[in-house]
Amino acid sequence: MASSDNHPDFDAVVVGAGFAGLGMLRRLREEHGMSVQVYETGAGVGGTWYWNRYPGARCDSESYIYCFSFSQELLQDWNWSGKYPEQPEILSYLNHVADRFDLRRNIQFNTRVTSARFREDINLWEVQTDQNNRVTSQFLITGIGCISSGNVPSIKGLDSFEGEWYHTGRWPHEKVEFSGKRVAVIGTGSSGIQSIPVIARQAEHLTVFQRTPQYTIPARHDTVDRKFLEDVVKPNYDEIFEQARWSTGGFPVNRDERSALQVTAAERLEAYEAGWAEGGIRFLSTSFKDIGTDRRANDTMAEFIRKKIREIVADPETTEKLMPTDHPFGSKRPLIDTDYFATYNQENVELVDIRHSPIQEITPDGIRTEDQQFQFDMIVFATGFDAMTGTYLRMDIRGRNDLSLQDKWSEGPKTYLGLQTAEFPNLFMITGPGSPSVLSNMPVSIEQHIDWIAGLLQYVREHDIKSVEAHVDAEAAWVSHVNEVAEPTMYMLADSWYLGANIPGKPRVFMPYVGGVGTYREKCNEIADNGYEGFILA
Ligand code: NA7
Repeated sequence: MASSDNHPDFDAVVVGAGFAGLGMLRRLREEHGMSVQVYETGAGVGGTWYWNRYPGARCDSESYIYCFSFSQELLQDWNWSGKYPEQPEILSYLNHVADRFDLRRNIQFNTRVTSARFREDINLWEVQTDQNNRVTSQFLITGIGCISSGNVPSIKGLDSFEGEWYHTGRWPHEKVEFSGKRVAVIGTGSSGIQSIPVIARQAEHLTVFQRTPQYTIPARHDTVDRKFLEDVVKPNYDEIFEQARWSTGGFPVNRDERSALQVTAAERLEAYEAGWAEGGIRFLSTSFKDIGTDRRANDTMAEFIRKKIREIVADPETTEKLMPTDHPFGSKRPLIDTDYFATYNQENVELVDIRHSPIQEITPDGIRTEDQQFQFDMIVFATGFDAMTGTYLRMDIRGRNDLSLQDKWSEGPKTYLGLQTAEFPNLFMITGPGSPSVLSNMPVSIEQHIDWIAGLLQYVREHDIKSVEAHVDAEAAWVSHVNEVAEPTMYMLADSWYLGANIPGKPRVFMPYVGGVGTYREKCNEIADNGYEGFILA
């Protein structure tokens, strides 16, 4: 039942109970005394980490920095076991946070928000769920994740397939058995390259269907370095997070300020070999300053990786198929792996290049490409997500004058700072399109948005403001700025999900903000210090 006057049921409705939703709930309830209702589709907390249970699923950020920083006690008490956190461990962490801060009592699980409408007559959001909730709130805050709407490509015949099929982003909770089975994996993004080596160790036969060859760096995954954690990280957590907050990617690392083209070939090779040996995202975030902006500099790194692929993979034909030559390194989401290329040396693993021989249809017993019929017991779709906007547009969100977000964003997402979109008062997006989000270590970006939104809501209360809305001119200027900074980068030279290129018909717009986490934070702070410049506070 919705309130009939302008007394809302809740101060804020938060959508989603992943990192963003949990953090926002705690902040508003505990530090601002607000009433908050969270709705979550899953049966438990975790968001991305609730759904992505596929074999090998883990985060590419190192565990010690992939967490909340708001509580020193939490930072000190929690002990990660892996260098990179694996999905079950991240899920345990988020469950621990939910319990420790008693968050569950404000979360309604198994509930999808189907629509949200801004009621101009009462200045409130009216939120509707698939469980027949209809509630009002002053603020609507989305913590719905950037890569949460799975993309199962519409391939003719999928309905007729008689085996099992799964999408990595909606992996079953029950154990999936690969042994003795002929398995197909379609897609070689993060989810594919993480799951392929694990599935290959169990399946009777694995066939990988690759559309775009990838650059990937060894993760060098291991158990956590206890000494590093106890001696270096835990006593210095404040400084570590502070460095991450002002960095480019939300990691406490410094980039090499040299150009790849200004050092000698021997120095360059030495740097790349050291990065390869150390492994992980650091390879990208600490490498030469112009890898992301200068094609010639980028080529030096791309060629280094191609050479590594040639060294690792035994079969020349497979090596050729795996060669990434059609896009610069780092222009698609950088990948880190464990034994990905070496997996193709296994007898039971086969690679099919679907650029040259596209999938024609799925048949009751397998997959038919232009050249061949394959038989499978199982198909795994590691085909990614309708990223950054998909989950927003699946809800029917309506602002002033019944304007739908679908219409507002028909040419691509338009936001001010990735936090608000004009005509949708009091709607805030945590890591929305137009913010660094997916180009950064997510918890750092999520906490920055939580802090900023909470600060604004506090200001609103103190100044008896009823609504906050991005000014359309400020929004237009921000959208231009987001495009402008992306334009000279390598990101524009690949068909990536950052650009919406993986979804047929999706507008080709670069969605995240490449300006860097620190620069972005500075801009957000300046805007707040200037009385929330660019926002209409009514
Ligand atoms: P990604 O990174 O979007 O990867 C999806 C993969 O699936 C990629 O190799 C795609 O090829 C391929 N794909 C997508 N659609 C098709 C169709 N229709 N046919 C064949 N192949 C297809 O998703 P992930 O789940 O791996 O990772 C998502 C993010 O999660 C990741 O970036 C991290 O941030 C964590 P393409 O490259 O588009 O040619």
